Amino acid sequence: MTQTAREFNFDGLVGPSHNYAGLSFGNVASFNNVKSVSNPRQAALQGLAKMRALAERGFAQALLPPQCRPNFALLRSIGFAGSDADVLLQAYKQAPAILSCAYSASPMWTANAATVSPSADTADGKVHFTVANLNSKLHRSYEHTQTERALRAIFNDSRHFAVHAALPPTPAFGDEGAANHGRLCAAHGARGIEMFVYGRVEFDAHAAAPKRFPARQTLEAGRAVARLHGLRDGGAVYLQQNPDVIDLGVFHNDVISVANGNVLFCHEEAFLDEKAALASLRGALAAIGTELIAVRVSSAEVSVADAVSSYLFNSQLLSKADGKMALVVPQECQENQAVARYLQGLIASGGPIDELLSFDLRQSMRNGGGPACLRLRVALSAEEGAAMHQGVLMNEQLHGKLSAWVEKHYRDRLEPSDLADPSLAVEIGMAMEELSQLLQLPGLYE
Ligand code: SUG
Repeated sequence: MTQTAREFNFDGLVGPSHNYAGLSFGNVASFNNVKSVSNPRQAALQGLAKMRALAERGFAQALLPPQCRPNFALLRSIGFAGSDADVLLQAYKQAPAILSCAYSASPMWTANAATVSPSADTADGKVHFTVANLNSKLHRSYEHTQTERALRAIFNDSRHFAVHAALPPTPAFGDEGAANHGRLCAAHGARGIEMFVYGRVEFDAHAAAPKRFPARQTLEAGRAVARLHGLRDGGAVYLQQNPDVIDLGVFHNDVISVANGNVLFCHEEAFLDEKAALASLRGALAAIGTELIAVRVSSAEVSVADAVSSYLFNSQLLSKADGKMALVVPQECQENQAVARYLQGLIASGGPIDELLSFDLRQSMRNGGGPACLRLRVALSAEEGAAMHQGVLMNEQLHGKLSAWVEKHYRDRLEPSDLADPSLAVEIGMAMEELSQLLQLPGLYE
């Protein structure tokens, strides 16, 4: 890959069944907003507004489509039978939480769709994707089938792309995709160091682990992905997340750190052993001729609790043409005094980050999904960018078509009892059929 590669952000288009079901134990926002009324239309439009604004600014922006819901196969596999309407009603009466799982719009958080290694890092010079198995939560554990189909359809050129199926769906290989993965490099097209962050180790009974909330990502999963992608010796660094912050609601590493270029923006409590973590990143980067810039935030400046409630680190760090970086934050950061004060200082510091872009993503945020959760980063050379499916590239025209599609098909109110309404499932099916035509991806939902 050449130095001129660009980073494409593939945002998840929020699906029409977006709702608050409290399905993610360990994710504080999801738990706190259980059973509140959601607004799928607003959620999708908020996401589209972010995509449009970043595309307008000249950042390479694309999208991953939502998945079809509800998952009738899941409901039938656990004993609900009869017509679709019968299945929904029985599930609502007997197992409402499982019905919510079958209806979840969680694929919107595409940072969890896959782990991606750009061609500059891989032995065969292809861009590699490993679909995440997401096996720690029922509602996310079946996303991988449709995710794999969508990635194969979009990156459908074996000269440039290799898409790997999800790792075996067992706790030893708990894999949450790019949310626990970062890449440090001199430029998107240059060889980089890939950082695999894990919360626990399956085959080491003595390894540290959280006590209150689950650790979703294992070391074994990170190593498997690095092998599948053919990362070069020294090209991967494995770091353990601090179990204490997992217990405070940092269910993915992207809630406490974000990397871009040679910059790591992180909280001082992010890693189990911060000093050793930074030293290993520094060493690995030095070996490829690059210097690490760590922008560390101390607990005195921003507590972990404030980082979790504001999602300061669930920000997108984007390289600008002038060599500086913009930080894309949720508006909750401006509403938290300590965080807003910290950000003011950061922008004025003369460091690598000199601009803030703030977005209203409240609908997603209430389920624990900030700007960084909503996007999957894929660095592509010009040739690779031209080889991928072009129908998912965000521009003014696609934004207009998708907004009209959302206005036509999405409800502005969903509450738990609506999931029993058979007409919701029919509406979603029709919307998805139209979407696959709009994105020129026939067969996406077969
Ligand atoms: O997996 N929330 C998601 C949020 C994912 C955020 N992603 C990243 N940090 N990259 C999760 O916990 C909540 C669904 C509900 O409760 O209805 C949910 O799945």
